[in-house]
Amino acid sequence: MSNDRRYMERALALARHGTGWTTPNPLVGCVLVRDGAILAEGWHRRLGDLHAERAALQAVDFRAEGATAYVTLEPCCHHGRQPPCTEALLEAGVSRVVVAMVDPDERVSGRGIAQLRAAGVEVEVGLAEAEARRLNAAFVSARERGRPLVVLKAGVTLDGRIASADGESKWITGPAARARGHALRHALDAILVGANTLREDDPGLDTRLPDGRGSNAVPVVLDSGLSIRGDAKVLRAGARPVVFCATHAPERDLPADVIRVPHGPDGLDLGAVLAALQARGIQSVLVEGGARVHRSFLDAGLVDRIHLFVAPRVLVSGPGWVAGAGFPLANAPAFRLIETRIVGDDAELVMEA
Ligand code: AOF
Ligand code: ZN
Repeated sequence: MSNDRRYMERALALARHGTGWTTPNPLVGCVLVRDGAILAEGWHRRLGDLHAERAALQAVDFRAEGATAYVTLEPCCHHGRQPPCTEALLEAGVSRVVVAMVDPDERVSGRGIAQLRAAGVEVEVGLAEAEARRLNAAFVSARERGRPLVVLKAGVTLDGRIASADGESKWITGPAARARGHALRHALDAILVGANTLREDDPGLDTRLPDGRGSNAVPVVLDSGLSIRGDAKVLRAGARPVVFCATHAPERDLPADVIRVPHGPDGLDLGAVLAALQARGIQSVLVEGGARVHRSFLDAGLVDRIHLFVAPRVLVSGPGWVAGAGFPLANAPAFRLIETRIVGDDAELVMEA
């Protein structure tokens, strides 16, 4: 592996420390290197805090003559919550900048790179670009496609079931997999379930990390008939929920933001649901069931990533994690496996569209 690559991977690892705390801003890491040694490191810790570049430069009193900066995202050149990073890099005397990806934010998008080059800095773009885009898939989705990233999560048996025939579903996967599930809730902006899941499991949909911290994802409920129980846990557990119902659903007074969207033959218009979430600044949605909701997102071609937690046990009967009529093999939705790991007694499979 080249040194450039190693330093960029280090910058990516640093960026990940900010997971869950920077939204709607990106995860960014920065490593400053001179004479073959790391001078300083930094990352964007939390929304509103120093950008990664300044976080690293701060450690060397903003002086880094002749250094190379490895940054996971193009340095910004605009005045936002923070001043432009391009200025800080130039004032510090950095002579080379290696950037993993161009910033899709329209206030930057290539102008940061152009500004550095115009000032005589050598800039390379695209090292570890795929990893960087994956790291900020939500930030990128919201800006490039104008809709939030959709991540589907399910805990299933070896034969793909989410509950036994008598409806028991609580303990399919073990505590380590459930902890990973909470880490996903922390990492993403919203968590979405259908009304059936709400009725059957009454989940709170709040985030509980082992250290008691964790940023709560906005709970989102798909409930065509607006039939949610007034005492549902989700209405009180964490952040104020958003409940989507059909245009003609009855009026209800709920401690939630009720949004009406068109209802087609296959349920609520998911494009309209995602558009409304995007309009609220939500860049990523974790879809946590049930099987009919999973099916709707699959049918609409709106599943970007899947985290499937597989428990090594067999139930034989009981509902699967996707409902509805079977697909012919030739038309079956297929995904690309990008990660597998053992989580406690279970396996986690991560797939991308
Ligand atoms: C970050 N952290 O480390 C970098 C960012 O207007 P602001 O100050 O909130 O900045 C947001 C934009 O700055 C963001 O959309 C991205 O384009 C750019 N880079 N942002 O929050 C960072 N490097
Ligand atoms: Zn910046």
